[in-house]
Amino acid sequence: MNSTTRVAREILEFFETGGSGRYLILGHKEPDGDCVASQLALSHFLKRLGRKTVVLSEGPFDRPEISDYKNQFKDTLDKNTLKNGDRAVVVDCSTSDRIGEFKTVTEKCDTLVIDHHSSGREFGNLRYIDTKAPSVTYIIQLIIESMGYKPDKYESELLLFGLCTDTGFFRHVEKGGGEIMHAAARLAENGASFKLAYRMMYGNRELAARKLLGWNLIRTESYKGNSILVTYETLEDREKYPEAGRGADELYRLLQMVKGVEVVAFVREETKDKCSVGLRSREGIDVGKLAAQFGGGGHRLASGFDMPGKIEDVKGKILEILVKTLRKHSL
Ligand SMILES: [Mn+2]
Repeated sequence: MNSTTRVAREILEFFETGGSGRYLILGHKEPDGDCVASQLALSHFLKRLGRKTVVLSEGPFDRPEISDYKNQFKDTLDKNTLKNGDRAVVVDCSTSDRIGEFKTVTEKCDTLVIDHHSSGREFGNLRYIDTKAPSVTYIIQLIIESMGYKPDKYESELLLFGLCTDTGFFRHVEKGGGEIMHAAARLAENGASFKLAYRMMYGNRELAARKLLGWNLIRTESYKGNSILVTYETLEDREKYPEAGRGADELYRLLQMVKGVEVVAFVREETKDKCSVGLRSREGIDVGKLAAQFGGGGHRLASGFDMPGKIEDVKGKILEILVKTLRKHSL
């Protein structure tokens, strides 16, 4: 089937029937490349069609690869200014809580949710959820193409950036990912550059981030013959390397290539009595499900959640959970 013919009619109508209202385009707090690119590309496309759009995000834009986009987002919206005919589009959010303070917008407008997460709680009155989609930008591209348009150069650059972000520059594309590569090729034909996308994703890094990465690697603890790798970062580390930012993608990338690894856990001390936990799975273990049990979210192979407790205790608990999950899995 041609990828440009499979977007549901009602989704296309949501964008085709313009009306007088605005499209309020929302994503998740602590946005990533996929979220930012989806919001901006969709907004740019709708503006080309003559629609009014507002792109909203409460931030923070901490990740180095998206910091340059910060000023293209509004971080306030007077609730009283919501007009008749305004509608909301929410991208890359598996629950409405992920939106943060702008969640209230979705309670007052017609809301379309576009997402690719495997776990979550339904919201919005129109939903386009494709858990097989590699990124939300991929879905946005299909919508634009299904409406009979080509993403322009600016939109293509954004869409490629989002696709690269969520696929780890294509290294997570599974067998049978031909359609994904075709979609990327179309973006390249529209003027996007793989070289630029790579630099946007991995360039512009602080030396401090490299040094901190060194510590993260040295501290990695190995269990069950490397099948579980656990590492951590403390508040003190971030005081020592304040410019390091929060990108852990490279840490995961390096640890996920260790011989025998099944799952990687990265525990971060957020406050003296709360940690965040990031999980990456090679294949077998569904860490999205695991995270959901703790009120977090994510995908089958990548997820995260918060856990109260001191870092030593959280590390111990996580290890216990992973050992148990791994045992169940190998039975
Ligand atoms: Mn995404």
